[in-house]
Amino acid sequence: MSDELVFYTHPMSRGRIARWMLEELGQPYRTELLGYGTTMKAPDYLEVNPMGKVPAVRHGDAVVTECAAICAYLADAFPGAGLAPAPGDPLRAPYYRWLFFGAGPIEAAAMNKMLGFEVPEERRGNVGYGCYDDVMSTMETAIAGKDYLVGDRFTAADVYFGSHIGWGMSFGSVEKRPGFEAYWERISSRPAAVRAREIDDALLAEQAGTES
Ligand SMILES: N[C@@H](CCC(=O)N[C@@H](CS)C(=O)NCC(=O)O)C(=O)O
Repeated sequence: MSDELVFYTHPMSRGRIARWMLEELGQPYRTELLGYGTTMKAPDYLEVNPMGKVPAVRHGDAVVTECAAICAYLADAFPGAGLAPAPGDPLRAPYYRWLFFGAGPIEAAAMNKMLGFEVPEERRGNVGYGCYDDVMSTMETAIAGKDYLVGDRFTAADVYFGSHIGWGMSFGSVEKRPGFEAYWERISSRPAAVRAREIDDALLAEQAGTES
């Protein structure tokens, strides 16, 4: 079985999170660029992700979609990169906790904020994220007084949770709190994060050039 890593993405998408993760690994991968509403919804790609959304990663015969799952999968598939606590390590608990908190409560709260939807007070008990303010405060507490989310090492949870903070602050869906800004500054200046941004920015510029 080939264990080639194939990365399906668009340079202006959540694929930027997965690319950062791939760059952290330092493993070779091949990028397949897809277009919104075109190749992303074509039968070939719907076999990879029936949602017709990016990102997705194929590793040999294994296909993984969903940014948080991609980060978790890659960290486990390439343990040499040291991006996840090993199975059995108690730090696996906060690691899972913050990855899933990102994919569930943060994603939903930030998106609803962008759409202008507020959970009615009497429905907070039914809604998984409760309310926006509680999610922001929980995020702030998770990184307070620490360099990274889990123990004292950067992990895939920082790639994912941190991307919500960075992108959220730039889109206005996550409040600019000093703790968020300091954390984002720290993790987004990592060489792999810078490299990932440069690659996607160059691809975007190329696309703009071919459209004009
Ligand atoms: N839950 C998915 C969301 C993926 C997603 O919504 N991707 C957007 C780009 S950021 C997309 O592919 N949109 C194209 C479409 O829905 O047609 C994840 O976390 O990976």
